[in-house]
Amino acid sequence: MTDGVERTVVVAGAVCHEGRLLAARRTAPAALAGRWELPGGKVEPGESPEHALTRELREELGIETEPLERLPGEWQLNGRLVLRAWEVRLLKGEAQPLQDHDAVRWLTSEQAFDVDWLEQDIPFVRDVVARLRSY
Ligand code: 9L3
Ligand code: MG
Repeated sequence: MTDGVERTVVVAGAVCHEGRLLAARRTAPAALAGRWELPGGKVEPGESPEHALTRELREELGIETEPLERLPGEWQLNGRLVLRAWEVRLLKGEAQPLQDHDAVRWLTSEQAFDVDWLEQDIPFVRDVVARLRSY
C-alpha cells in the first residue's frame, strides 16, 4: 500500500448450496455477538486469501469448500482491516457452529434478509442473492 500502513485482509465466504446461502451467527466480540455474517476471518502472513477462506470455513464450520469468484467491492473495517468476499461452493460436510458461532442457517433468497447481518456484509449478501435467484 502506498501509505506504508500494513493492512490485513479479512475474507468472508458466501457459501451457496442448492439455492441457499449459508449464514452464521457470531459469538464474539461482544459488540458483534448475535449478529449474522458470511463466515471467514483474517488472512495469515504469506497465505493467499482463497487458502485462508478454505481454512477458516473448515475450522469454524467443519466444511470443505472451494472459492469460486470474488464478489465486487470491499469494506474498510478500520484503518488496518479490509473485508473482501467470495462466492464459495460447498464440496463436503455439514456446516456446524464449531468455533466463533452459535448457530448457522441456510437461507433461501426469500429468507436472505430475515437475519440481522453485520452491515459490512450486506452489499455482498445482496450481490450473491441476486446470483442465487438467477440460477
Ligand atoms: N468481519 C466482518 N464480516 C465478516 C467477517 C468474517 C468478519 N463476514 C469482521 C469482524 C471482525 C473482523 O472482521 O471485526 C475479523 O473477523 P474474525 O477473524 O473475528 O472472523
Ligand atoms: Mg471468523
